[in-house]
Amino acid sequence: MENKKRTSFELMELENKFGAHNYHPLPVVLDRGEGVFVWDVDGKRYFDFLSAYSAVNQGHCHPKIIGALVEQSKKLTLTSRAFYNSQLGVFEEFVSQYFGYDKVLPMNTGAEAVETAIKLCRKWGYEKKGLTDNKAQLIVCENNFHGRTTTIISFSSDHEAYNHYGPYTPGFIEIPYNDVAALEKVLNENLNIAGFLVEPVQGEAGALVPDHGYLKKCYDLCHQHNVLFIADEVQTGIARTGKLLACDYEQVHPDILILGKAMSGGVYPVSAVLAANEIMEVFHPGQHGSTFGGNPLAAAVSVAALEVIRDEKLVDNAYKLGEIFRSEMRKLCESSTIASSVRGKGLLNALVINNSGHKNLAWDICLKLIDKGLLAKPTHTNIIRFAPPLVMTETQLHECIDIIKLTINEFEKSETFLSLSGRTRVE
Ligand code: IF1
Repeated sequence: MENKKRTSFELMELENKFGAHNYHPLPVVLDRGEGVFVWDVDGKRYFDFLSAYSAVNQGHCHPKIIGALVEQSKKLTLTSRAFYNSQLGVFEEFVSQYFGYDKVLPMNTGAEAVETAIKLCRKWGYEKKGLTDNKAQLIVCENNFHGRTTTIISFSSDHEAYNHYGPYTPGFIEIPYNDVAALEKVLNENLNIAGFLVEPVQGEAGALVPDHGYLKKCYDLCHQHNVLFIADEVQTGIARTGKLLACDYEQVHPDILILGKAMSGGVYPVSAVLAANEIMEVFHPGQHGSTFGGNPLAAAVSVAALEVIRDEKLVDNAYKLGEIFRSEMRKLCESSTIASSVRGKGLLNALVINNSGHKNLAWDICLKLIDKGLLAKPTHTNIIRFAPPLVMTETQLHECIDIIKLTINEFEKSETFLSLSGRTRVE
């Protein structure tokens, strides 16, 4: 088909016909993004309340980040690590100092950074802690999401994520999230533990925030047992939760820090693993790497993206707007039979939907939100994630809160919904 303007339907058909069906996208075809907004191919504007799962914290196509991308892409994009390049050292110095670590190892995707952290932790276990070779164990949490490689899904508790992908990588012990006693028990009963890998807020599980003090207690327990505390801040990091890192809420400094997504403001795949010298030094030349990891284009883009976080004070904005959002959603939940509860930190939030009698209610609500110009996506059938770019203004946030409230209220009053779900009208 010649390159004429295709309709949404035609473009969805192309993806359906020629693309693997490993996603079930909401029926909207996005064509342009700027700040908190995206536009579909028909020119309809939406507030983006997913931010590409917290990769677009700085807003879509941020001019400073795009400027860095364009400038660097005219000079040098990829050299491999066979040589030094003029951007990587600058990136490594900025990132190490910005997050308070001695060293950083640049990768591309979040999963690659998680895999890197697992390898680093195991190697540290053997070479520094003296664990028996091939016996290292990492403790992970149920309902985790750390990526989709075969090793990472080996410790997933989500059937859809691991089913029929065996044989699985051994060496992982799953414990309940937000359960300090469970961690203590495993640490007391096993001598070959190298690390504890945890999301400070479980994103995919639906912005599950652990009890205050959980991270610090786990951190202290790990250090009592000479076990590395590894924080996966791919989704929670880089200002998303109202602190630069979600671990900052408890003054926990992870032994290994994993970053991704907003490292580049959604402009380029950039991820990283950060650690102190005495941990990172177990990696020697030729023992780990990646073709694109640390390329000059990624480095230039990431420095610009992190400077935006710093210079536009997006940590404070995320904190302030998050408080407003949850306060307003709590009011909605008090008067709604549909919206049950809201949870989250900063601008990583989720609304729990009472979908009794209407299994796909969260999905249907998201379809209605699309009609009203707001993009959000359900997770785990009855939870709607709300995570706008951190550059949102208070005025825009209130406009979006009104859209969410109006949409929920319309469901409360619609006859079809009430009869379908066997509910009575809430006056
Ligand atoms: C998909 C979920 C979110 C992550 C954490 C590592 C990674 C992710 C805490 C891996 C990635 C993405 C993956 C994306 C959807 C999205 C997601 F729904 F899958 F679980 F955000 F919650 N650690 N999360 O959240 O990073 O390799 O993707 O760069 O797979 O559909 P990645």
